[in-house]
Amino acid sequence: MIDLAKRKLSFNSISVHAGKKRKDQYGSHLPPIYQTSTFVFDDVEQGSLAFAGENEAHIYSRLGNPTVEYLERAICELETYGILGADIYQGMAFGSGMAAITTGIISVATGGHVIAQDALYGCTSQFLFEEAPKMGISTSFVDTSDIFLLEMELKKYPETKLVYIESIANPTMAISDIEAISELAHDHGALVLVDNTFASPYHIQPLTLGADIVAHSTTKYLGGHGSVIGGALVLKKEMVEDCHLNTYRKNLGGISGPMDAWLLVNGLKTLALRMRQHSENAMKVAQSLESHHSVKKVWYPGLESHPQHDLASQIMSNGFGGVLSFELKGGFKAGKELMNKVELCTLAVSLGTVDTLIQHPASMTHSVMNEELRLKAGITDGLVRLAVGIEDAEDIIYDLQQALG
Ligand code: LCS
Repeated sequence: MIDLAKRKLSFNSISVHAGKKRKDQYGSHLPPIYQTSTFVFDDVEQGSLAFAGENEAHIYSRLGNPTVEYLERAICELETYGILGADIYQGMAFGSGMAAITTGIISVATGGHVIAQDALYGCTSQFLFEEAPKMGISTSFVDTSDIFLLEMELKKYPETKLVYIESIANPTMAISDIEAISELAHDHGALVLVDNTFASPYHIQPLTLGADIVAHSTTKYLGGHGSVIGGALVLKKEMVEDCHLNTYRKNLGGISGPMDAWLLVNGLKTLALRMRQHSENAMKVAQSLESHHSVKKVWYPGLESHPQHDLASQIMSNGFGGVLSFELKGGFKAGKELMNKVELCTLAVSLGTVDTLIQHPASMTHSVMNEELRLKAGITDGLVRLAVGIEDAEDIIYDLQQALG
């Protein structure tokens, strides 16, 4: 028998077993789905103590639910893999990636300033640009792949509470130096939140690079099958307390439901297996597009032509992820024709599903962004985004080639 306590399991094995705590009372192999809104107290004393936080009894599923907690332990284990003493961290599950992100930003940055990456998922950018100012949060946007620009911005806004980046930017695929950014932000008294949706902890673990908070749209790679909308945060328990995150989540109400949490736990078991295939395929597809005569430019961190390829090689393990974007020489007109002609690839937003999805950021995922900011961040009208699935790479390439004519 292997003494598991002595053996450091691989990320692959951890992803299969993450979240397990103890045997369920009926010995169920998979976690039970506690599909209940409320929980029964033994007596008034137990209920009152539960509300006072003086025992571990469950109260009501907006406050906490055993299936959701299983998921929270699992995501926390994956994001803190390799950190000694990782039990100081906590995972928090939400009903969507946007619920996780907005709850995180509100709890950390209210009354202060946020410096955000210029290229971000459209709704995150829209929230920071349009809604957050009404809540007393101001935001400036910079290209965080240039550390000097960030330093200038931190000097300009000494009241900065949060630096907000995506580990791989949606959809420009820009990579920021999380370690250097964290050091700089901490020197200026700001926290760093990294949305790790595109990379997943299989490729990048921002907390090991000095970031304070990791956010996820678990809708994507963590769920893996496109069957759930969900989100998560992972951060130190101490920070959860200091920022009243449990209270914000309870009162803003964006927690995950138990059924969605259960689907996500099952998805996580194949995370490593799927990511390996997604990234192997994406590399092949990126190379084939780069050498195609109708393609103007491909953005994929695994290509030497990517502006931060060296940095990506340093901070990413096991490959470069499953998403890429490209522009055709014929611009939007040619891109539109391609997106209408693909047969194996599916025209749909989202990513991280087992099948390949293609979409047009300027008119779809990033259409809600301020237009000037969108164009400045490099999200041009001609950009096409491809979330490469786990089909055989040759079949995906064949489909793209036939659609390119
Ligand atoms: N963060 C990133 C990097 C995302 O790509 C998304 C969604 C979110 C957060 C929000 O997560 P949700 O609330 O949808 O779970 N991205 C999408 C995309 O690129 N296409 O459709 C949704």
